[in-house]
Amino acid sequence: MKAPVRVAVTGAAGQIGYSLLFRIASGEMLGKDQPVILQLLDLPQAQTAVKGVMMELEDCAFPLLAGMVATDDPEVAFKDVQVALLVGARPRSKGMERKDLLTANAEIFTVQGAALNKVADRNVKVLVVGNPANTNAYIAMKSAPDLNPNNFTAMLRLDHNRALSQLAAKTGKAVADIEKLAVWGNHSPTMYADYRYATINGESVKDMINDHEWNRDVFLPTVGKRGAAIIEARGLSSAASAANAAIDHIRDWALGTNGKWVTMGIPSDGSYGIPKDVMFGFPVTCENGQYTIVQGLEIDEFSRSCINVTLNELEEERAGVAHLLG
Ligand code: NAX
Repeated sequence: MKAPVRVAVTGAAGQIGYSLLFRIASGEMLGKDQPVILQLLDLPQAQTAVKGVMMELEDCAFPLLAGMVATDDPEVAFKDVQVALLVGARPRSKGMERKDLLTANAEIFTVQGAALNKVADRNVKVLVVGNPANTNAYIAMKSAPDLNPNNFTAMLRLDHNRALSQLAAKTGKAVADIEKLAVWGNHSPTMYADYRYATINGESVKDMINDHEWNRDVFLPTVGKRGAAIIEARGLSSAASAANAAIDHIRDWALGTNGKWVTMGIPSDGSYGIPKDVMFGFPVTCENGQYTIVQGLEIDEFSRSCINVTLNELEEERAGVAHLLG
């Protein structure tokens, strides 16, 4: 039996937590031969609810669940963790300006980044799900100067998976056969889902669809506004699909993609003209626990204008929290 991996999940009492924890404990994220210890962080007022979730986890009698900890202290939750899923965040409340939301979350992710810096495993893989995910990940990364910045990532996988399913529906093909999709930028309606290089059984998806107006006027708005459509229909924001995307993201990062492209929000290394350190969605492949940006893609005029919109939004968010990062 392998040694257990310590996995931290913040916001453990929330909706995404409830869809996420059981799948991690059943081995869907790190493999069916990999025991895990769950280290659950939530606010003091949510501790009773976390205990309830832990009771249900116990009642599943998962063979791979080697232990659990519940706490409201980030330094306890992150102690020696090799994977940290930062899901908990401050939601936008009535009358709250975007600026206030950014500031409230900046405070949370400054503290959590510092705690990871102090107590996490030096190779910890961090995925930020809590919104605004890219900027929160950027803040955590900047608050953890002793950790490799490349260990901090933001979740764009839900946008990627949403785009895949729209393309499968449009082409009438199986979602599993679509390869080489890229989603650029911010996890927000400005993200740019780019199927110019996508293939289905080797055939070009762009040629199959051959409809720029559909791309611009239907596909991109549908993917971009999917979160709002789900709130409208369900009365609650996406949870199971978000948890699923988080599992996909960490599984692929840890276990590899066999050369297949996936989308991760990662600190830019300057590729494609994205300024260094901006936490940006890129197409990547993963191998041996490391991700590599897919290089050499041509960025045409339409793509560049879409990428600039999402980049500008991220730069504005970054400027909005710069004063908090010292
Ligand atoms: P919930 O409101 O159901 O749960 C959030 C949980 O986080 C609560 O239990 C709360 O007590 C806890 N929490 C708040 N502040 C905390 C802190 N400082 N430390 C630890 N725990 C804290 O929200 P849920 O639906 O689970 O969504 C969680 C986050 O994911 C939200 O920020 C949401 O906007 C974001 N999302 C991100 C997505 C993505 O693709 N990146 C998609 C889905 C989702 O909208």
